[in-house]
Amino acid sequence: MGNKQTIFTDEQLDAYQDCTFFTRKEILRLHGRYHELAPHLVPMDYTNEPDCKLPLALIVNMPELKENPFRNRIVESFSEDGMGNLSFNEFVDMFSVLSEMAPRELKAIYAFKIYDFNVDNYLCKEDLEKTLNKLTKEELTPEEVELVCEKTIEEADLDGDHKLSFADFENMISRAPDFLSTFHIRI
Ligand SMILES: [Ca+2]
Ligand SMILES: [Ca+2]
Repeated sequence: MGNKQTIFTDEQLDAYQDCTFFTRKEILRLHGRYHELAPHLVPMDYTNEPDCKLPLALIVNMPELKENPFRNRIVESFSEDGMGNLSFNEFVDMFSVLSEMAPRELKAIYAFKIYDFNVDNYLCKEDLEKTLNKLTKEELTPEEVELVCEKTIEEADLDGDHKLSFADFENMISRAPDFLSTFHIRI
């Protein structure tokens, strides 16, 4: 192993270690995973911080995300361009938040964002219905979904405006932790 190629500088690896829940070794492994998604696009040498992004379609096909009903929304919410293209840094951030090491509060922030389909910073009944349909793989009847969502809002809505703010949402997931279960992904 004499001629080991430099992928990151020590400073870069230190920075990743400080800003994520990953070790240096895991960062290198993540780079390998990112690289193998598009070997012709992703350089091995990242010491010059190449301007490289991979499209959503490649990322959501990774085995870790493929079965996740929220895969597109997860990738989109970590994509700065909003189109779902991810740079390596965004790719690392995403798996860091999804990792088992990430605190519940951090996952909750992203879960709220992902469940807020119409992006108005509240979860209304329609947002929750879409969420529940995805979580239950459409196994409930529309009437059942409506009932569960109404009840969920009724129980979690602390200020009585019939929609869930982030504070209400935190209240909700303390009662229904299943709403965070799709946000634990080991890579
Ligand atoms: Ca909303
Ligand atoms: Ca409310």
